[in-house]
Amino acid sequence: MATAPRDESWTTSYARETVKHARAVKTTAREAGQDASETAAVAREEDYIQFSYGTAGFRTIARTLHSTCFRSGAFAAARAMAHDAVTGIVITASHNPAADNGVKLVEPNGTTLPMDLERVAEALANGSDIDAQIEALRQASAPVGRGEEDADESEAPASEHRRRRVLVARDTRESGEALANEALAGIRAMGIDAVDCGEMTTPQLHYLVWATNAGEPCAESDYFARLSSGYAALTERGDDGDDDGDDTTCDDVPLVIDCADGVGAQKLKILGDAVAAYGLKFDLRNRGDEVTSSLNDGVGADYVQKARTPPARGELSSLPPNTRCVSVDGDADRLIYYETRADGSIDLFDGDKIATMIATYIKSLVDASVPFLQPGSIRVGVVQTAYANGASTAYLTQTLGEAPACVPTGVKHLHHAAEELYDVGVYFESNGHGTAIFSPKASKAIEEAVVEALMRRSMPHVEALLALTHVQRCINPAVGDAMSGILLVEAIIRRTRARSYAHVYEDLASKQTKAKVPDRALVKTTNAERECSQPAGLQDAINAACATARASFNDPHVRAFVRPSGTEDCVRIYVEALTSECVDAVTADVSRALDVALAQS
Ligand code: 16G
Ligand code: MG
Repeated sequence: MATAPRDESWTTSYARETVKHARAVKTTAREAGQDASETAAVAREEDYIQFSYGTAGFRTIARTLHSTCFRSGAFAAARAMAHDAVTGIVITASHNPAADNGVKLVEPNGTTLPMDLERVAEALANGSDIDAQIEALRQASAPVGRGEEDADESEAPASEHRRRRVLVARDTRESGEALANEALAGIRAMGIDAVDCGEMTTPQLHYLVWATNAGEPCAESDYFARLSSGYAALTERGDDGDDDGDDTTCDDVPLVIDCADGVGAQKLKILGDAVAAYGLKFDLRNRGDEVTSSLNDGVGADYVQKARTPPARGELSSLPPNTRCVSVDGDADRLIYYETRADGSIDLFDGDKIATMIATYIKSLVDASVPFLQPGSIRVGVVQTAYANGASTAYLTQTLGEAPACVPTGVKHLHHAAEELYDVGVYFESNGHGTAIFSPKASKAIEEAVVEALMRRSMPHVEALLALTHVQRCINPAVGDAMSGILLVEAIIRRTRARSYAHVYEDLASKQTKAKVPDRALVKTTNAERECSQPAGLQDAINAACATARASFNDPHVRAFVRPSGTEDCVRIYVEALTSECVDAVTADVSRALDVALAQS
């Protein structure tokens, strides 16, 4: 039977609106006092830049992103058409400087763009003529998971909550509003409804897209209600603050949160108000409302994790010893915990340790639920990257009975592996990006086991199974989320009565350095970035440097790798060992070996 041709009326509309939009950009720039040559210079700059959909989206200097945001809007609209559902865009450059900005695209299930579409998004962003752009949009809008006949636009529309539209959010960057407007215009150019969600964290927007398509309550307040009620249930609190135990380790001592002067501040205020009734208080620092505020600059998760010092602002260095603190990044999709020490230093509780805590806690609940959960029926596993501290890998291998999986850097790789490999997949990068994902099969088994255990009145099992249910509610089901991560860590600390998790194992000394090289594309990696396949000879030289250090420092733990950055023009060198002297020596050797190998290639 012949199928109806796809309705491509959007092509005319996109072409027309693109021209209008370019004109409007010039007018706005003129009105803003930019002279014509300046506008033309930026336009030329945009033409000249090759935009690449890096590890987590487009990102560069904000002033060059106007056409990319417009086109990304069109791209998200095309994805909404492909799925006949709701998609999203976040305008953010995450932990990067305030002058940068970027685009993260969100698929209908709340996850990131499938990797095979990244090249299509790039073709659109870089397409020099309208035909090339339309071709990319045509590919992005190809119907997904529906029969050919469904491509007929006259078909009855999807149910109301899935009605095609694109949600747009942005972080607090000055350039955000104008760039979000570009994205909104790009969406409308495709004839698709655009919803301006204003300032939000990246994970919130992912959540709203997921919830809308899933037919779940999908106002911003529903996000806060879900997470805070999950926390309340997990800590067994009524909203009068009563609990079932005598734990006084946490209450009354507010959790100090460094908000990186970013969008997390306003959202953590709302979350803090919601959980205060359950005995969890936040003390928010670096909220972005001071004259000295400066997004991600000496503050936030990235700074703290790399510098291993308290944030430079917000008076965190003068806190009493043993104060538990957490830093989030500029779009609040990652978190790093730490405890203050008397000498002003900090004990980091990074993504590796957070993963360890969450995975061992969930595993203990699963084990405590046997026989209502069949032994071995829910496999709890961890996914890490090459950056995971070797001590965490060894600890997890021992406690979970199997080695964590290792994948290339970037949430998309970790998320995918966690879904593929485990029933409950916990993934975290050392830098604090991560979450736990429950497979539908695991959720269903837990739900059924609760009923069974209740019928048998087996209360210890009921308790463990209910905790597994509540953990899921505490977690943003779409992506890793600093806000939900904080609630989960705090709830686990309260439930396990733990005073400190910072020392479940001692980290090996490690260092990450950046090497400026003429062309980072010459460095290619394999084995989840743990080995270099190019340039020739480099891996042998790294092996030799590690072998020498193992012998001379009598240290079997020495490990090193290099990888090209996916977000910056540099190659990253990572080294770990028992002592920092050894780390420094190996870093110097590897850095020299990199220069030599690149010079010869
Ligand atoms: C992006 C990634 C982050 C990764 C980092 C690596 C997401 C949401 N973000 O920020 O996970 O650690 O890139 O950067 O995936 P690099 O390639 O420059 O080292
Ligand atoms: Mg981020």
